[in-house]
Amino acid sequence: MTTLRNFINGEFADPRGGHDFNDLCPATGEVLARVPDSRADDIEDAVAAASSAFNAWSRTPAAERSSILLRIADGIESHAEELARLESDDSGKAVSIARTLDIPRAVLNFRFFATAILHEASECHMVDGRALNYTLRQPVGVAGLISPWNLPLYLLTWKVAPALAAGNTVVAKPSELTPLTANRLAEIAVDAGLPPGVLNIVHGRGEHAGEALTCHPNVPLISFTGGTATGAKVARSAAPLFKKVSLELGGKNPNLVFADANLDEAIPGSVRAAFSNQGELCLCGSRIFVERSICDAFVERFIEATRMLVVGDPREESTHIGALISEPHLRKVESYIELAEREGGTIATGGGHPSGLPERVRHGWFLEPTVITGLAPSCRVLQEEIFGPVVTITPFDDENEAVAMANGTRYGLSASIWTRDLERAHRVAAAIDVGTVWVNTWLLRDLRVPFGGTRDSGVGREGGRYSLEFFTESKNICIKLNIKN
Ligand code: TXE
Repeated sequence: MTTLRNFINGEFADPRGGHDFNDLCPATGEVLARVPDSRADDIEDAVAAASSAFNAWSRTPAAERSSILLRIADGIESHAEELARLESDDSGKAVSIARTLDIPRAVLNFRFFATAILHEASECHMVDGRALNYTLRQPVGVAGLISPWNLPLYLLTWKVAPALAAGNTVVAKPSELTPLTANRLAEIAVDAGLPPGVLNIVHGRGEHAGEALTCHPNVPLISFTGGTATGAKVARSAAPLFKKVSLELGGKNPNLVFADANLDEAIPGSVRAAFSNQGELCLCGSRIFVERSICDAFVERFIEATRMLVVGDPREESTHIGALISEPHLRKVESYIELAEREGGTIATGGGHPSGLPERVRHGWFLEPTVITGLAPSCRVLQEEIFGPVVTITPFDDENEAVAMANGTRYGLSASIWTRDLERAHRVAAAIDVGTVWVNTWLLRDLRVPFGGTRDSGVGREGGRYSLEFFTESKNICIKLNIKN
């Protein structure tokens, strides 16, 4: 068993209060590590270190910052297999997902922003020969970054890389449920030559370490990914201090399948959207709406494909669906299956603890992929984020009804549309109130595009230049000219 320590000012340190808690393995229930239960005084130390490091780091030439960040990317890549195994043990996800999605994306996050800053240009506005305005983009200061457990290193680096690239220093608080890869990132950053204090990692619970970070007066910026209710708390702490805030929150994403769709793509695509990462992705397509004329056939084939998914030991290469993150989370997801039955739905497949699990993981927090039919769009099961391997399938009669159903929740993160009618694809994509629409695909990501949600799915956009804008303040500089011609 490992004992984790915080990473402050380039060194590993125990929390001042000496408290810690267990980090559990979702597949086995065993204790993987003791994790610092940090409090406000540890956050204070980290913010002090980040504040002292800011002056030098923000003045470090972009090319030099870029080289260090590229070395971090190389360091993650050269430890990819070890990190994938660590991530899988810590979060319950299948090692194949960690290996193909999480860790490569962490590498890419660093490479992308390390090179993006070499191509920065800023705006210039001339005033009829009388003045020249140019926009100077400057780092904000100490960035407070709070990340969740479903994509631990992927989402931590999605924030750390642009924050550091833009010249900020960082205090990051990873999820208390998945702290392991964050500490490896700290070690890799040291090896890459990142100066002390530029990246600080403080472990702990949201209500202690997390809240202390969001309330700290010397942290002018907060980037948060997590649940909607927590996002509201973060916004309440940050608002009186007028912090820059970006909130990436939950989703209840619609997946619309029209009768003219190519079902050979729409069915595997919808299954992937439903159950990838145990359905623990904010982008999962958990509300499936299918045009009535093909709905029965779709349900039959969807269930057949769902039953092919292997729920098993996350360490096994053949496993598609691993364990859910924690026992309380498993109970929460199961409670929605019970609710579905009370609301009059039919559990068309799944719904229980998988049988025949290998001995090593027999007591882990597993759930069969579950398909629910027969529920109206207004039911709680279709309104609230479940964040597990549970989807509903509901028929619709026409395009207007499909759009109304898609827009019929408080969430607005993403949507998928499956159709061969190009005009309809554009029309429906424009009518759905979300931050990202995929047409005939799901989770095809490009780091240059704006990413974020509307309504209960969050505020702000990150990705590409949107991240670099968020992690900088723009200042207008107006110079009087006397050009007469
Ligand atoms: O996440 P939390 P939880 C959704 C999903 C899930 C629900 C709750 O529906 O069931 O959220 O998950 C830190 N001040 N998503 O409770 O609490 C916390 O320590 C500052 C969607 O596990 O939102 C962790 O680092 N920080 C999602 C981070 O916030 C606080 C991913 C996220 O934890 C805090 C995860 C506070 N008061 C869950 N309280 C997505 N959008 O991908 C907690 N934290």
